[in-house]
Amino acid sequence: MKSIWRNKYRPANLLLAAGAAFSGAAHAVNDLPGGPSVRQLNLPLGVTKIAQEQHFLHTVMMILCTVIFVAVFAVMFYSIWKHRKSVGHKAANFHESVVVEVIWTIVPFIIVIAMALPATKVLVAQKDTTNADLTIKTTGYQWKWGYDYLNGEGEGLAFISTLDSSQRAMSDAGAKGTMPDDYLFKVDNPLVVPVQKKVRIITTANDVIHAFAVPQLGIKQDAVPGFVRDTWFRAETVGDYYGQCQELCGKEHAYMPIHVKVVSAADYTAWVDGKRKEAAAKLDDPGKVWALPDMMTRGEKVYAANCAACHQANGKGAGPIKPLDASPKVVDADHKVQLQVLLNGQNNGAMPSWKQLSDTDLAAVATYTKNSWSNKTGQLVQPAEVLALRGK
Ligand code: HEC
Ligand SMILES: [Cu+2]
Repeated sequence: MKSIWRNKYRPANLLLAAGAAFSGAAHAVNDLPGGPSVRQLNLPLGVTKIAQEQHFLHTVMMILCTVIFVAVFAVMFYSIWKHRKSVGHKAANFHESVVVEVIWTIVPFIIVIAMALPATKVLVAQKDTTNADLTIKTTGYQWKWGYDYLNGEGEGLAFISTLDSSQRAMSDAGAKGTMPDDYLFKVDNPLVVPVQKKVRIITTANDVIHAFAVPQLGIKQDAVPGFVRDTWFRAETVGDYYGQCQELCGKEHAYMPIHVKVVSAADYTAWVDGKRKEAAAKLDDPGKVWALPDMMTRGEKVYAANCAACHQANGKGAGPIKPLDASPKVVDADHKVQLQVLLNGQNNGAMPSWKQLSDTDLAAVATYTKNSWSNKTGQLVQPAEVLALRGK
């Protein structure tokens, strides 16, 4: 045992192991079009004019800074070396050189102006959210995004976008083996927008501060509870672009990706039509009376998408997250006991409120938890019971 331990940590073996990890032989990863590339260091070039201008500014400033850095340090080291004491140099002794002072004031001033002018131009353009073709509100939730189409084609559409649950499970399992290229970027409902149209994004949040950022579109805007902020983009090319929440917002911060799907005008119209039909079909009548097996099927999906991240697929919870398996509140014959928790949250939001889910979804997930794992209550919760409790 001991010798294996030593062997494993011998420097040469460590190097070998590191080499294997970086060689990519075991884990083939590919660039994700519209997302990060393998070993990408620089900013992406971007698919909006603003993003490209940001990229240009970044490059120019980097070059400028490098030139100044090299020049200043070259003069400094040259002076130190050339005028060293050992070759007999004597320090010059002078006070106040007007010429030098004027130069070291004017030159940096010109440099700063030369940098500020183009940067301000882009900054102002970035903030100009007027005359948008489409306005979409994005709401940050712990830990998902809500999209509401407020204005323009698609007005009225609203949906929640959550990380694909199978990818979440891969992460829990330690991300072993070959991962999909869109690992931790795949969502159930991407944000779909038309190409070549000015899209205004309004950001806000429901719980804590999040940030909506998509590098390829050159946008990044904080989403602050109780406030609205906005930004905009006009994508020049059709494609899939990815981003992530960029404000640390809690333990699942890394699991609330953004997927923006830019499509042609015709495809966008078709998508809006389809989404409208889907929404109409989903708009369940809260008065509908459901049968237990249908409720269970639906509840299982609602649970996987919204609850399993905290309470685990096996309902056992973890640490401060109470188990639902054998929870007295879940199995209580009075359905209100659990529904109140789902509608209002519990323990100051440690268990969040789920009132944004539909009556049917809430009834389904309540039914599911009441009849899963060791909970075999046979109880069936109907949407009308949820509706009756709302606002109470
Ligand atoms: C962000 C993590 C999180 C998510 C997501 C979450 N819960 Fe909870 N839940 C908690 C925590 C934490 C508690 C314990 C609160 C407390 O300390 O009283 C809790 C408690 C509960 C309770 C009360 C249990 C008891 O015995 O007191 C129920 C019921 C419940 N959750 C159901 C759900 C359902 C159904 C979903 C999905 C719609 C869900 N939770 C999603 C964190 C979460
Ligand atoms: Cu966040």
